Amino acid sequence: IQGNFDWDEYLQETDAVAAPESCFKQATTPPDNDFEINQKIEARDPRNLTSICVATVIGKIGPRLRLRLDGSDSKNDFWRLVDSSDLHPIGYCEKIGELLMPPLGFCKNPSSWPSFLQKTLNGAAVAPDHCFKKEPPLPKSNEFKVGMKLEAVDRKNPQLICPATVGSINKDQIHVTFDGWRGAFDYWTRYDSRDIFPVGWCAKSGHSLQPPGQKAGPIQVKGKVKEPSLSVPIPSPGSQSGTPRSSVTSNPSSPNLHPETPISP
Ligand code: MLY
Repeated sequence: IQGNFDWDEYLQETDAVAAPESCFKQATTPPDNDFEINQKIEARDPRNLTSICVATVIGKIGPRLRLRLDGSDSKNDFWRLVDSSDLHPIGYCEKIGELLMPPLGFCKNPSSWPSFLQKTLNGAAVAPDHCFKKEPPLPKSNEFKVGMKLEAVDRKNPQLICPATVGSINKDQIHVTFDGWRGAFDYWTRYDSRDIFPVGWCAKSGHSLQPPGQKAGPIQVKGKVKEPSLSVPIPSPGSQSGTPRSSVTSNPSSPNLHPETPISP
């Protein structure tokens, strides 16, 4: 739901700059999504990166696919861009002399895998080669700066892309903080992650963009505090996470305070 959210207005309001497109490992023109629901592909298992498995296209939004590994449950769906190097047409493994593997947590007896695989592929719709787009080139270094705005996948609700700010930088990693939300959704990621996009990417690619969570808390503008438009209580520091916060925060927190942060990438 793009709603009334307008990046130009918002960047002015927050006195912020958009991270330049050259910072991102994303195609300048978002790729077309030529996949269809129910088509089968081969995909790297996100929970077991050495395995390539059969996957089914369960959903699509803009250039992204919602995928489910065949023989896995419905609780481990994941999203990939159509130009992800994790995706291949059916037949890829055979061509490179590797075996299609059961997904981590294969729901059946392991000995039934060969017959399961045969049945799952028999008569299945397979995605044609032209659906798979070439992965974009990698920027050579981390060019992000603290305070730059971007669009980022909410990894806890990975169907969502939201306005975000670079909160800190540590070598090849950036801290993605979600505008208008407390820290619960924030994460560290490499600068060349496929989960971060330049401002305007959603609009260009036909993906929905969430508005910032501005329901509570003052909006900080250049050190000054602008009154929130709705009068709702401002949560006290340390109150439960997952609630909206002010849209601009300076976050000088050391990466080492975050247990999930790699100390050296
Ligand atoms: N159901 C969740 C959704 C939160 C989404 C936060 N993102 C946009 C950063 C909730 O309301 O907590």
